[in-house]
Amino acid sequence: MSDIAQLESELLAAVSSAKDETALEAVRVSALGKSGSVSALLKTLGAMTPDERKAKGPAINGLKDKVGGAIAARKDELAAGALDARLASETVDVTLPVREAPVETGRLHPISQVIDELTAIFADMGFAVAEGPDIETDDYNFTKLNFPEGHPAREMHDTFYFPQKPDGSRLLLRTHTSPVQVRTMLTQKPPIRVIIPGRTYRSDSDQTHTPMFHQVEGLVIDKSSHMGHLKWILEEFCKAFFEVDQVKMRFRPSFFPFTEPSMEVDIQCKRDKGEIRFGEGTDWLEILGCGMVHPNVLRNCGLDPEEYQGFAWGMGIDRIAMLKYGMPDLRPFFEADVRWLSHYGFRPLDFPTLAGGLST
Ligand code: 2NL
Repeated sequence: MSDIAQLESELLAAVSSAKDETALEAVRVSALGKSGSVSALLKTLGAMTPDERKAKGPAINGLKDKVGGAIAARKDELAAGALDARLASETVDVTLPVREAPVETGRLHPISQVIDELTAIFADMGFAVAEGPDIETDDYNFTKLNFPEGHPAREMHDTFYFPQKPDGSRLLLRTHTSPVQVRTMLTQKPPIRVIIPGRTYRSDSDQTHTPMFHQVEGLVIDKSSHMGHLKWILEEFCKAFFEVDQVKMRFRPSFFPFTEPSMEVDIQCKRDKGEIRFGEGTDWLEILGCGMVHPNVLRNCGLDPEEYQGFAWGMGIDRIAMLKYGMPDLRPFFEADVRWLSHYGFRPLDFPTLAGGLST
């Protein structure tokens, strides 16, 4: 076999065994590139006599054409193969069901739901929602609320304090939402009707306490609001929130530094095999604390107690959420487990309204 025939069979074998376009390009460069084997043969033509060129020229040019043609054909073959593989791997099964939209699968946390429900109920009674910072001063969290310096009630709050500043003061995580009421009284002229839902913090952690929990407080200040109004508001709230036509309530004397008189409120319920129902039965369950705003608090917040009076109340949101929706354990509230959330959570577009229903 001649050298040319030998080179041709080698190159054609290399072309047909090239597994991808990169390998094929390497073969092309080795044959037809600047210093390729076929290019080297082509260069020899220039140094030949016309007779020699006549004899060898057609064979060498034929080799170049044959190898070039084989490379082009192999290139088409590889491209078609690559396309087939891609089409096979990227198949879309158009018969599969479409994935549900986030608005169908996402869920609102029960606390968000209960805050929306509370807001709808109190907004209907003319209350606005007020908000304030989680980080507070000792003055707004305690002093203005008539907790005397060194009073045991301060210790009872298990406060999270920030490091002391050079001037001796220290910030804290609010232990109740009351500082927002202080801010409201300091900046707004009565009549005041606000509710404050929000996060609160106490250094306390066991089966029924978490270091962060949620509270809603309410405040009414004007010239003539009294305990009769307070009782009516709380009764209307309980009926609307627990979605019952009537509910008995029991007001027991209590103590808070910021109210005088102070009361704790129980609502009628029926405990049955671990279940709890409201508006019936002979059992009682404590749900909130309330009272007439203490004259010292009014004075501390720039209001003359000879001119203004009012009432306030506070309750735990986590607790009333557990009661209403039959959730036995507080801890999963703060574990961000999507399985719990998909069971106890609420559909985001079912926004609670008094007309359309709070929870259905
Ligand atoms: C409870 C009791 C209560 C208040 C909160 C309040 C706020 C101001 C003035 C007077 Cl600025 N009172 N808030 C009043 C009575 C009770 O909460 O047991 N909460 C879970």
